[in-house]
Amino acid sequence: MDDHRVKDTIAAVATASGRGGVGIVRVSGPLAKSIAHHVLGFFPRRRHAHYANFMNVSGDVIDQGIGLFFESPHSFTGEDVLELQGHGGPVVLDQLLQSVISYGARLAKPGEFSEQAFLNQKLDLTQAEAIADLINAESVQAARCAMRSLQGEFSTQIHKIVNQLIQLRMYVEAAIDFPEEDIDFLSQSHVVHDTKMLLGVLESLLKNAERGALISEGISVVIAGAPNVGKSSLLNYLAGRESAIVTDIAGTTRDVLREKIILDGLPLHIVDTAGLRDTDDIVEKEGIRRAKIAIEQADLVLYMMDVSSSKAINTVLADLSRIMSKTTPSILIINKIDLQQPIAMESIDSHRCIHISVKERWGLDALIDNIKETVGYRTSAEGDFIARRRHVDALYQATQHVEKGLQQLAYHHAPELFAEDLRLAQETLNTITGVFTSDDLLGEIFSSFCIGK
Ligand SMILES: Nc1nc2c(ncn2[C@@H]2O[C@H](COP(=O)(O)OP(=O)(O)O)[C@@H](O)[C@H]2O)c(=O)[nH]1
Ligand SMILES: [Mg+2]
Repeated sequence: MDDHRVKDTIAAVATASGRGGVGIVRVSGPLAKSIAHHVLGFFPRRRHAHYANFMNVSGDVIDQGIGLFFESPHSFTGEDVLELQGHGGPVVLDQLLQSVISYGARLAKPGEFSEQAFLNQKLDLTQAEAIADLINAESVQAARCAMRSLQGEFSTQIHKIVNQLIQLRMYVEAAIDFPEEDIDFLSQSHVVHDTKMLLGVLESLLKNAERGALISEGISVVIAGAPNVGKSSLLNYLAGRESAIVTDIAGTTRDVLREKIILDGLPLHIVDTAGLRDTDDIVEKEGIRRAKIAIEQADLVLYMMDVSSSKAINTVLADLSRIMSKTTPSILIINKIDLQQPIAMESIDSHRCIHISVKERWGLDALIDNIKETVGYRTSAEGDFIARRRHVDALYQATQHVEKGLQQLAYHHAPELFAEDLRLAQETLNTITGVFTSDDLLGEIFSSFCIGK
């Protein structure tokens, strides 16, 4: 793919910085073998663990450990790879890295080993991304899902759909090339049926990818409402620590506070906000302005009120819809039910209203279940894989193309436009696995990796 470029030999410390039992310097590229010869003093056998001294340019022994050599193409990157497993101290590893560099390697950029593996078709793009997601996993669920993507579960499904698209396109293009056929030939054939089936598969894959993206990226949950209803108390409960100051003085929270928690594998970026009310206090005003911005950007709004509030529910709901985009899901939380019996509320959908007492810890499990349900999260099931926003976007666009194509065929009898929409769908899906991805996007993806990976 990249043959015209003279290949560099790249090197980095592959283990985390700090002290550890073992530290690894990884080298990949055409010079790996000669570097091995310089550092170890001999040419290592491929895939053989050599216990040896590691030397610098002056011939000093800087460490001792295991040298491993993987010959191209049978390595992670597909290039010649040398791994030097020494002791995990920052100074030792830095000396080893300097030694490797003095023999002609250069420092690897973040993600460059994985990028090389991708360019040599050792991995596709979703698999390369899954490596980063596995390393960054913050829950067992995320790690498990990342592993499934790494093993190719996601890519396999994309490939299947792309192959079906190719079949359909071949059929349609062939039909277009034989204009003596009846124009309705295509719309009456199995093509419409097959395309609808394909659309179904695509839509269910989109749902899975949305769940996968939830697991890797989580959602932003904003707690909003009037002052003193217990917003900060709820944040503290969810965070499991006294993150926000709680007092009975209205207007205590004047800033936007953020906490990240993992709820059964679902990362929640929880935002506590200043209570919404009219005020002349400049600081509080600014807090309210920021609260409103947070609400606009939220994936889910928890709108809290006090059970003893004199405000009618309808007024509260009207307030809520004024500050929130209509499509953002929300849950109305009525707090402090330890103080008085909650009022019956026929007017609101019971799924979206929940009664709690943060003080007495009542209703909080139900609230958590409600949050998971509202965002469509279920504890990772068999077959779930990790995904990212960009995968979800691409899958969504692909469904749009296929849908539009179907209409072109069924209603407008325009097989050429149908064929074009199928082509666009295929191209979009190819960006997911990296068959067809711009260099800019590749740079963006790999630069978010850690160094040495
Ligand atoms: N009785 C009762 N008091 C609560 C409950 N939750 C919070 N509070 C109290 O209500 C006051 C305001 O709480 P806070 O979390 O600061 O509310 P915020 O202004 O919405 O952030 C504090 O005195 C809390 O101790 C609850 O469930 N029951
Ligand atoms: Mg508060």
